[in-house]
Amino acid sequence: MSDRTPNSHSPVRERLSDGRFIKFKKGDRIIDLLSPKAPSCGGGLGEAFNHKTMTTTRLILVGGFLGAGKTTLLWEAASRIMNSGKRVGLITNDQAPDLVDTAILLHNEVKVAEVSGSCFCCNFNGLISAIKQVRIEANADVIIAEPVGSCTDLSATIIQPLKENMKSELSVSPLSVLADPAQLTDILNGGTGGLHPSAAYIFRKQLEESDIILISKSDLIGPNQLVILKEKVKLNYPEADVMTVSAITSEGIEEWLNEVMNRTDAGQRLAVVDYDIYAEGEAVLGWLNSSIELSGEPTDWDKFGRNLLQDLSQQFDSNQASVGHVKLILEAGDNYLTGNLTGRGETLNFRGSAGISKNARLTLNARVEMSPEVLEQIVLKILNEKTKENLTSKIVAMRCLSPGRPNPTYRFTHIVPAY
Ligand SMILES: Nc1nc2c(ncn2[C@@H]2O[C@H](COP(=O)(O)OP(=O)(O)O)[C@@H](O)[C@H]2O)c(=O)[nH]1
Ligand SMILES: [Mg+2]
Repeated sequence: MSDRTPNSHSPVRERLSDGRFIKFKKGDRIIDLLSPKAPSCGGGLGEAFNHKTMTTTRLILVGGFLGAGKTTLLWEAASRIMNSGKRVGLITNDQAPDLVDTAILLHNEVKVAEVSGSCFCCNFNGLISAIKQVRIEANADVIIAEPVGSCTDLSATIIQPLKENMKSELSVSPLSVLADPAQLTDILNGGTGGLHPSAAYIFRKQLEESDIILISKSDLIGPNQLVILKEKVKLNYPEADVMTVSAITSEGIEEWLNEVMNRTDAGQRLAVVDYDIYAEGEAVLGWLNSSIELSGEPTDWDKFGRNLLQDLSQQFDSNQASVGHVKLILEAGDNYLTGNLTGRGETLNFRGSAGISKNARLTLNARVEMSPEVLEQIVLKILNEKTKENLTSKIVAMRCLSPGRPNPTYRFTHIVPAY
């Protein structure tokens, strides 16, 4: 097999709010949040970078399954690096636009580019374009990028091509893969972490290809349990470094940053990935991204957001539908509430406050194991229940899809030496 398999771009179904289905090709779009005039990648890898006068930028990729804590860590890491006097840019990624992660990160003083419409590996040029923009416009010393949580084979499809082609522009850090401790424990015990078996396969492949396995949310388990879990991970993945972090207590963040800011041994192994199972693991998830304007009587948006996510959670639990991640941001002026659901009802989590006012903007993302059509019906039904008394809701965008078969732009079969 050739090292560089051309990408034939598999189509993705997308349902719009008017009920129409449209098809688009993976990699069709890059949402440019930095500048509408920024140059596109166009000319392929050779032309992707021609800014030889710039110094090398460090690129830190933070992978891991949906809900593992990637976006939270992105911001924690970015703020620490910025406090040390360096400039940081962030890159988010999703199968569709209107990403809650981007909206959350944009509330902070940091440049964010969003690659949407496809995962990084299937839209490698989109990733390069985003890197290029952040590098130029934020003059970034460090870029931290978060791939789609259901994505794997990143060592072969992203890290190796970057190492081969971007030597003079990028210092690529070891591939860090975050794992939620409860899910990780269950998967190491032979379970599926509450996921479809093919989605659990993706979770395992992410661990297998990582350079650093980063057990997240260490505040959620006791110190003894954490030691046992760490040992178990080391036994199962002896070649990876195993570290722990908590965004709540800050435990482990500096130690992890010390590794990724100084090492360049990125992508030290390739996982053998069965793309049929990988594709099924992604396709079982219904994907919904929506953006909705709400207006009416003065409303307590925190109460509204909590009730909305609680009702959605109850509905998913009663349908016995496994939740990858459901998250929302409710923005009213400068105030905002974020809500997250990463499994059953007990994982509900809210931060911030959107206060009381007449208008708010809701961005809602859901990745749930059900068809996109059913997911859309559930979201619209509950939204209607919550707004019918005294609010008007205007759906600005509502995209529902199930991800198409992953079809990477590049898929290397050898390890490119570290530089
Ligand atoms: N207890 C705890 N929760 C966390 C931590 N990091 C993230 N979370 C929560 O985990 C959920 C998913 O986080 P997010 O960063 O959006 O995950 P992503 O899908 O991997 O980007 C959110 O509810 C976060 O507040 C942590 O260190 N400790
Ligand atoms: Mg995220």
